[in-house]
Amino acid sequence: MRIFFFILLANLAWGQKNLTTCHIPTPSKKKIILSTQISKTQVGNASFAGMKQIPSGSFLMGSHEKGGRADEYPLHKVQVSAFWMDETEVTNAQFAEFVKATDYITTAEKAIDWEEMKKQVPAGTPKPADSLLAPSSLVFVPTTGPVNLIDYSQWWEFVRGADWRHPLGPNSSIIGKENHPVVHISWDDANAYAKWAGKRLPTEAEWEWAARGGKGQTTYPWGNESVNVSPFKANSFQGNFPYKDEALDGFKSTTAPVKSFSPNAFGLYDMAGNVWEWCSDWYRSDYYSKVSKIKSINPKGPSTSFDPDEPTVPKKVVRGGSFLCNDSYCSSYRNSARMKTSPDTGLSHTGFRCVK
Ligand SMILES: [Ca+2]
Repeated sequence: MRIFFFILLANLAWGQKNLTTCHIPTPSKKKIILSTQISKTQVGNASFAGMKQIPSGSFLMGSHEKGGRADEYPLHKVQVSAFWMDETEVTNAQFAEFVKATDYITTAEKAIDWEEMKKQVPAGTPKPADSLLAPSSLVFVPTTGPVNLIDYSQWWEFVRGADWRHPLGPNSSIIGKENHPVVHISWDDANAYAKWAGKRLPTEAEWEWAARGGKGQTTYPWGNESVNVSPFKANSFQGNFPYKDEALDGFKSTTAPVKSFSPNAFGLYDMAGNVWEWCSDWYRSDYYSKVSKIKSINPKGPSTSFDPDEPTVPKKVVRGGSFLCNDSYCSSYRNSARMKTSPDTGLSHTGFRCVK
């Protein structure tokens, strides 16, 4: 039994069966933290190359329309200072430079630490076989037909040997995909890269302000036109999730090279779709309600995490949706859509970009 199903069954044992969208948690992957701390001497010189200056401003953060998920409400006023943001998601080529310079080992390339993992599963859960704790990461595998969308184990597989160099497993590679966003990146990996590059991960407020591109209350980074109307504006999933991706946007259930679609008004590419992007904030489902009465200035999110779907697992915020988002299932290419993932978890649809 793969470790993924092991954890999924543990979740179900907790009674966490109310899983309705790709907002659902994915199993966390506690790893041994090895000697991959980035020393000060390895930190790269900060550069504004490939970045766009995002102006300061105030906006209403959250969903202004019906149909958002509960954690997108209420709307609340936020002010952010000007900052710089990568115009694209961090690519395989860029991440390779980081690894070459630092010998960094990503979370997916390390064995799972059972001592850490067992803190997140029911007491008394037996230790899985060592083979199941080997380096691995979560890979999307389409189903052969319609499935119950509550059960995400049907399209996510823990694949041994899957990592940023091998997005689909040991027999895959990133040759020819140098300009694609890097994937299988945990929050820890993204944070390490950002420090090396002299940058940081965006706050959730910065991310949403940047995605909106100064357009105010629109649904998507480009405005309000449906994501499914040609010409396509993002790499998402057309058809019947999770088994029939019609790929009308040209990319079938995989990443697209960065800059494959038009940028938003701030000059930022792929703020919707392609890969999920890590933010610096902890996730709390009730965070917006706690700050709705005040005007938040450069908010950095809550000090602690709480996800009612998995109360024992701290989560960081991810934003923007991915190539798997579809109106029938996820629709997280919306500006206000939020998701949460354990910081030690990488997936085949999760990457990041940096700010400074
Ligand atoms: Ca697509």
